[in-house]
Amino acid sequence: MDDLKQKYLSRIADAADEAALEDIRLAAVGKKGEVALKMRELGKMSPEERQTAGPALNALKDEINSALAAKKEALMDAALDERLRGEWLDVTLPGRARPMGTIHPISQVTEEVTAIFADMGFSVAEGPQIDTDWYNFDALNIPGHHPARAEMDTFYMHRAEGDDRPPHVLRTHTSPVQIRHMEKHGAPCRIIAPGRVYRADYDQTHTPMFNQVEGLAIDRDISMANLKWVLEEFFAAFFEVDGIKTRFRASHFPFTEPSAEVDIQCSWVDGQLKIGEGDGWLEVLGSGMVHPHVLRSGGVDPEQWQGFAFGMGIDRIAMLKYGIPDLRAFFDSDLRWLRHYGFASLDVPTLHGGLSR
Ligand code: 2NL
Repeated sequence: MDDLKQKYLSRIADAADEAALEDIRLAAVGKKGEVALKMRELGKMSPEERQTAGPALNALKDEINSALAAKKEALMDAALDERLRGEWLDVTLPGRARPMGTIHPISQVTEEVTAIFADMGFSVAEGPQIDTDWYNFDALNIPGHHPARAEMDTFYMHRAEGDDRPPHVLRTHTSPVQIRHMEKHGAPCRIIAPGRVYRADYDQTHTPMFNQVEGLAIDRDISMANLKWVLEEFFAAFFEVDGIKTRFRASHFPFTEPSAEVDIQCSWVDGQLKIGEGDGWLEVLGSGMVHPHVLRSGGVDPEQWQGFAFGMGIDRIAMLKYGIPDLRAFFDSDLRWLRHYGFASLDVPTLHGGLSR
């Protein structure tokens, strides 16, 4: 019995894996294993012999079983250790350098503009890019025969055969968004409406799709003075020059009365454009007091309320701020251009963090 014990305990100790251990188990304490065979011999023994051999065999069986269990545990631990060694990962390693996308200058500038106006209490309004000609023209005091409809080189959408309703248009400005906002929320209001607009025009300085931001502030006693302050605050923050001068020139838009085109101060030194210094002027924006007809279109009573509005090209101010020479490159999807003029994706513009680090 001692031989049996020594044989199996040493085999168990040497077992390389769980399969080997199972073979040993069957050979030792399985139904047809050596210990079972020995137990069968008990029947042929004398009662005295059986008295000592029986408990000894049971003890042997127990001892082998617990050695098997302990070895099985040890093998499983070893297997786990092996796996952990194989799958080990250093989470402190720096990330791999890989090609990363950038934020398009139009998106960046839209965020910058939004941050600046948000700081002055303006929220962002959005609306459809395809709209009815009522929202795009009539509501803005641009009647059917008005030359502005032709001037704006509108893209008209086709109606189905036999459908005589006026066609939808691709919005030529974001003003329809502001009309919808007035209808829904009434006065007072302070919003900007940034977004894509469309005009059938393509040359050095025009693309058929471009980006615009309009602003609208309505209250009981809003005036051109408020407009001037808001715009000067905006230009100072956007171009990062304190005390930038503006010049308001009388103009005409159907949707505002009076109307003004706004220039910002600039200089040309050695062919270099500098904004916010010198005695040159650069036109950047159209603005005015909202025409009473337009307020009424939005369901706002012009006897009770008045407001200012403005519109400017995002693409244009992006070019001025970041020295981008060619408008059309904005929409070419040229990866080299995008990497050069793009912005780091986690560098979100905020007033406290710096707009354009
Ligand atoms: C320009 C001129 C302008 C507006 C846009 C506006 C909107 C409403 C009512 C009144 Cl809802 N006006 N927008 C006003 C003046 C000028 O844009 O040259 N944009 C690039």
